[in-house]
Amino acid sequence: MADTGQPVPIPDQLVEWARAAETVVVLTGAGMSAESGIATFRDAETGLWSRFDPQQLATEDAFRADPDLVFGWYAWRYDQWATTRPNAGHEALARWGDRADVRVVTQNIDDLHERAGSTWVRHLHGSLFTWRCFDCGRPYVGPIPQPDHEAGRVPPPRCGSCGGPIRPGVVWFGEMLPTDALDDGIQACQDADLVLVVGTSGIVYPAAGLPEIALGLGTPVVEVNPDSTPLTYRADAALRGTAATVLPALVDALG
Ligand code: BJW
Ligand code: ZN
Repeated sequence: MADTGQPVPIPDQLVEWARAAETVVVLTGAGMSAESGIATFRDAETGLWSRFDPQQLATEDAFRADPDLVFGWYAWRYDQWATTRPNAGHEALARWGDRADVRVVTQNIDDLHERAGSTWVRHLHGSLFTWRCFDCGRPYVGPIPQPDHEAGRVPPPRCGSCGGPIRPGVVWFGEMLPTDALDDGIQACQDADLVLVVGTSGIVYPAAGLPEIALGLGTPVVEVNPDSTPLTYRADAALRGTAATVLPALVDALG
């Protein structure tokens, strides 16, 4: 959704909740970074996975079957993302952190929340900025060789310890989420006075289950997304707009 320059109406009830909330939890997905130029996963026109089958790329089996293709894909994204910037939505959440305890629990593997200045950020699906050995798990800090195009194959660097192939520090389908991040995310949803769910299709578990914790406790849950999701009709409010338009308007409305 393009920024029309029009003010985004924020419901009075939401402003009231937001002003009163001491602990605000923001659950973010790929849509949070869309306006920084990072394609979402499932959006039909721009999603990375409209060009690739995710099951062929984001699993351990895929890496075993074709490590050069999977490594090349992540290396390309790594290089592309190094030059992206936080958008007005990331910046608004960081600003909100000056007046409330704002905890960001993200499925995103970029670092745009941190770069915008948010200080409490947990990554449920890992990070594209850490790499490790596929075989022995030892961290890798060397150069990341680049493909010459998006689907270019690149042989992964080898582990200095066991010779295994290097993989990105992200969570693939069928892998466990980092326990600390998931536990912190669950605790944050239990502690929250207000939960915002921004830019996620809400279909990948266990992340998609976090809003349920807040709903079960009667904590207000507000969705920010240009489209509807399985959460939309269960949320206390759903703001049909983008992260970079709705979040600054909401934070401005706090006064
Ligand atoms: C905007 C916008 C703008 C656009 N502003 N909004 C059946 C039931 C329950 C669970 C399972 C099941 N079958 C299998 C599972 C488990 C599986 C799962 O959930 N599968 C489902 C698909 C059914 N989960 C797992 O495997 C997880 N592990 C696990 O459960 O371990 C235990 C276990 C082990 C073994 C067996 C079974 C269980 C791990 C999940 C890991 C997900 N990893 C990925 C890849 C990360 C690396 C990478 O980036 O390549 O994480 S998949 C991908 O999806 C990525 C994302 O973080 C994740 C979520 O996507 P997200 O963020 O919601 O993006 P989109 O594109 O889907 O949506 C964008 C949204 O933004 C849309 O709504 C737009 O409208 C909106 N939008 N522009 C605001 N400007
Ligand atoms: Zn190794």
